[in-house]
Amino acid sequence: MTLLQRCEEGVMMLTLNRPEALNALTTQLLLDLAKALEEARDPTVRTVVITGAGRAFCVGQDLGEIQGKEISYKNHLQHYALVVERIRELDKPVLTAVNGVAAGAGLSLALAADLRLASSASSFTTAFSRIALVPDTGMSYFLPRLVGWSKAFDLIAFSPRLSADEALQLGLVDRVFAGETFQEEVLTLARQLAQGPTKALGLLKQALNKSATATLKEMLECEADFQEIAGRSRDHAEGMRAFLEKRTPTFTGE
Ligand code: LHQ
Repeated sequence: MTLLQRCEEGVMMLTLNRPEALNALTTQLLLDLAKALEEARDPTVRTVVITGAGRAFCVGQDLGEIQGKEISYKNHLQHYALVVERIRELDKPVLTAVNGVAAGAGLSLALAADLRLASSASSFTTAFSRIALVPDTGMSYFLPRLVGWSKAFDLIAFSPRLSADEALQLGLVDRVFAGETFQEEVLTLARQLAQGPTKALGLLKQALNKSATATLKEMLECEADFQEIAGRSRDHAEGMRAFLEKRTPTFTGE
């Protein structure tokens, strides 16, 4: 099985499972990932975590799979695009738990998520220019938005290998945890999100997606529309009650 999938307490954990190949992406793995992200639409799932088995997070395309084959890269990238689109369109948080090295489209996958949690054992490299390719799988979209235009050029053109702390400083990842406690810390955060106001979090995600290309006026309208929806949710009513009763709210995601 190229992908391990389990769901507990509202957290769907997806583990890229080709540790012997540093979780390099094959067509099968991409199809499995796209299918799992489709299944994550089930309302019992309230947060998704993508991580890697073994010492790597993901080193991008399995270069052995395509070497010497007459494949169209353009067509092949449709499998990658589907995964990125499903991550962005899923109306609940998707975290990447970067346990080890992330390279090429493996890094792109991490960038497409809502939050990047990194182990102190992780490292990051764009990799594409080293094999004379351009960034793909959304890297040219997400990277400049996260680190700025010229830093994105720098990271892509020179492809340095960054440590977790360097990645944190650049804003490439959001939190770094010590390797020994990494899994536990990831689960704690994922559970916290899974117990959150899922409907509002999904709308927040849609708003951020839209903000990438919208004007202020469009965003003000979008916020008003989304607030109308969030304002009618059960979780909002519960949140208001809990605030006034000075207790912690119990959100159901509805
Ligand atoms: C690998 C790979 C790998 C196969 C390490 N494949 N074996 C999509 C479709 C169409 C066109 C192309 O673009 C794409 C998207 C992409 O993702 S293209 C970019 C693909 N990825 C890369 O170019 C990364 C290549 N790998 C590396 O730069 C290094 O291996 C990193 C920095 C990831 C890790 O370095 P180390 O920790 O020093 O490990 P290593 O280099 O010793 O690798 C361990 C083994 O894994 C080694 O095999 P071996 O038989 O010697 O143990 C590598 O050949 C193999 N490996 N990445 N993507």
